[in-house]
Parts: sequence; C-alpha cells; structure tokens
Amino acid sequence: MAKTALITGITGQDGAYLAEYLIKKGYTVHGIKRRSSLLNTDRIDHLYQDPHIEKRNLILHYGDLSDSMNITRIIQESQPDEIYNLGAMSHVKVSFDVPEYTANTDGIGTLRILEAVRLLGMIKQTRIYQASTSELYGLVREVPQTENTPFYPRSPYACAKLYGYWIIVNYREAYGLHASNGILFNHESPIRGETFVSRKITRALSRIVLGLQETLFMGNLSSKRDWGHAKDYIRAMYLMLQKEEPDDYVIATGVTTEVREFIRKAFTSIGIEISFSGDKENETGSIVAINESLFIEKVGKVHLENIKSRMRENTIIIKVDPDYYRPTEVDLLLGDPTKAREKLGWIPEYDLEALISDMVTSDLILMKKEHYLKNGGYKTLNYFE
Ligand code: NDP
Ligand code: GDR
Repeated sequence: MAKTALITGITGQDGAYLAEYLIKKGYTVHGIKRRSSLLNTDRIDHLYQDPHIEKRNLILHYGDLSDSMNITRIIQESQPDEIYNLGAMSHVKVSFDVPEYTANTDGIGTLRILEAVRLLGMIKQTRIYQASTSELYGLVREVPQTENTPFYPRSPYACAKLYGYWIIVNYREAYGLHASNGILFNHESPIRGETFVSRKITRALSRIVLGLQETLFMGNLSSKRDWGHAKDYIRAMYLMLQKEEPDDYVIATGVTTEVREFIRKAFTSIGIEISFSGDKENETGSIVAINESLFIEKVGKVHLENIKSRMRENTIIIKVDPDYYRPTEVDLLLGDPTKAREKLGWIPEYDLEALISDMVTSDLILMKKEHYLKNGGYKTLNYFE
C-alpha cells in the first residue's frame, strides 16, 4: 500500500526536498502552506499539480501551526502514516525579535500536532518526525556533540525547539507514540533561505563578481558550524521513520568550519583569493589574487575585467556590520553522527566543497539572469535584508 505523509513547512528548504523525495518513493504527500499575500510556493512549483487532476500525489492545505483546530482538521482529513513537522520560524537572529511567535510556532506548534494525533485516536497509526536542531547545544558542554550531550539553548528559537524536543520524548514515553527527534546540524542548498549565512554569501559572491553589488556585510565571522547538504539530511528524516523503534539521532558531517573560511572557500571555488585583515567589527576582506582560467571557466571572460579592477583598486568587498551580531551567540557546533551511521545506515554524499560548488553554481545562474535584465534596462530588486 502506498503511504501517505503530511509535511508541515513544505514550502521551506527541507520541506521541498522531502516532498520530492517521498513522491519519488510513491507516497501521497500532503503539505501545509501558510496564507500569504504573495505566492510562497516557488520551491515546490515543479511538484505542484492542478487540483482538478483526479489522482494527485501532492495535496496542499492552507494552515498554520499556531491554529490547533486547523492542524487537527488537516490531520483528520489527510490520515497520514507519517508526519514530518518541519514548519517553524527558523531564523535564530529573528527569533530575538519575535520570541513569543517563535515559542508558539516552534514549541507549542509541536504539541498541537501531538495532541491532534492523540485526540484523533491515531497513536498507533501515525509516526512523527520532529525537526530538532543542533542549536539546542548552544553554549556547548562538550565537543563533538552527541545524542547524550546536555542542551544549553542560547536563543528564543532554541528555547522553543527545546520544548519541541522534550514534548516529543514525553509523548513517546507516555503514549507509546512512534515519535523521533532528528537533531540536525546546519544544512544548506541552492534553495536555502536567502538570509541564512551560507546563501547570503553565495548570493553576494555572485552579485559582486557580476558587478551587481559592491560589498557583503557580515556578522560574526568567527563562529563555527558543521555544514551539510539538505538533500542528504532529508534522507535521514525518512530513515528515522522507517525504523521499528522511534529514537533521537544527531545528523551532521563531523566537520566544523568558520564562517570566515566558508567565505574564503566560496570565492576560491571560482578562482578568487580573499584575504582578511583587522579585528572584530573592523575586520575586512579584499581580493588578493585571481586564478584567471578558473574564473573564466566558472564565471565567464566578460566578467574578468570587473573583478580585476576591484583587485587593482584594492577595494574592500567584505565588511562587518555589528547589527548582524546576536545578543547571545553559538560559537561552535560539531556533530558526531556515529549513531545515525550505525543504526540508520546514513552516510552523507556531499562534503563542504561539493555543497559550496552546488550553491555557487546555482546562484551564478540566478544572478546572471538579473545581470541580463539590468543590462536590458529592466528593474531588478535590491534584496534588502
Ligand atoms: P525554512 O525556514 O526554509 O522553512 C520553514 C517552513 O516553515 C516554511 O515552509 C514556512 O512557511 C513554515 N512556517 C513558518 N512558520 C509557520 C507557521 N506558523 N505555521 C506553519 N508553517 C510555518 O526552514 P528549513 O527548511 O531550513 O528547516 C526545516 C525545519 O528544520 C525547521 O523547523 C528548522 O527550524 C529545522 N532545522 C533546520 C536546520 C537547517 O540547517 N536548515 C537545522 C536544524 C533544524 P513559509 O514558506 O510560508 O515561510
Ligand atoms: P544558524 O544559521 O543560526 O546556525 O541557524 P545562520 O546561517 O543564520 O548563521 C550561522 C552562523 O553565521 C553567523 N553569521 C551570520 N548569520 C547570518 N544569518 N547572517 C550574517 O550576516 C552572518 N554573519 C555571521 C551567525 O552569527 C551564526 O553563528 C540555522 C537555522 O537553519 C536554524 O533553523 C537551525 O536550527 C540551525 O541552523 C541548525
């Protein structure tokens, strides 16, 4: 029998990849999309099916994790074998601005799903995946972090996710629900939200080399993250729900890298060497060398003169803006994915270089389109953050 899955957060990065993955496996996928004045379904556009088609394998419902009746109705209507709770206000810095909303969506939203499943008598029928996070480790108690490392959340986002984590464990223990936490470390992709650091860097890099942007303003360059590719990480979510027993798993690559180094690697991937100098908010980055043949291969000969002139003029292309600092920062994350490897057979296919290459290639294509429009006299967006 083909299975049915319900994905909250289907319009986000992970939701889009997971929906595609499950549909390929023969699932019927239901997804919750928020009502917005603008269309927000770009990431699943290629999966969308006209509601008039008789047998659809992607069905979208309007909904919101802050609305328990709506959540209960959607679960009742879709009768899912598996629920993937990916919906969240997922930006750590923004959670300091909207802490109550974050708690409601990311914390109580998880409870709403659990209670709906319980009240509808679906405890034995439905398995649940909870999008837990390495942010739970916050001010880390040990390195690397495992499933047994104590939590020390450092943002309203992480505090809300802490509640989500424990309420999943509690419903598992109290009611025998098949509910698992994936403690996922940072994972990125070409469809990562534009204001997360990886995508901010690959987009700005593309705009800078094409002459569409002068400077990239950054926050804390010294924090370290364990970055993987979202395509690998959504496989782990699926694998967790296929296990006989529910459990909690760290999903990570086991390699940690400074934000500063991510920037360097991204530029190196297209033949540009960046050097940083100065300290704290006075730190800056400039171009010190260009591998012309690599640049021509990756970006194109027509753009070479622009970048050479920026190097000749010794212009600063990376600056720090303390507005991007967080009131409390998570300095170092490094996950140990041994349990996932041994129990789920999960092994990531992408390393950091492959991830960066995928993102840079995709953003260069996107920004070349912008460049073309601009040169043709058409209006292009400024992308204010
Ligand atoms: P995104 O921010 O890309 O997607 C979040 C999704 O949640 C979007 O579909 C968004 O809808 C939806 N959403 C936001 N608020 C609500 C709400 N009130 N009700 C219903 N849906 C809502 O996140 P990712 O795909 O990167 O992450 C997926 C999940 O995994 C999140 O819970 C995140 O916190 C968690 N996580 C992510 C990691 C990462 O590195 N990517 C690592 C660890 C955990 P809309 O499109 O309308 O905004
Ligand atoms: P994070 O991801 O907070 O780890 O949460 P993000 O990419 O936002 O930040 C990573 C690190 O980079 C530093 N940084 C900046 N970050 C942003 N966004 N913008 C900047 O300009 C900038 N400059 C430096 C940050 O301070 C931080 O140290 C992500 C989200 O997907 C969460 O939902 C998820 O739970 C965790 O990853 C695991």
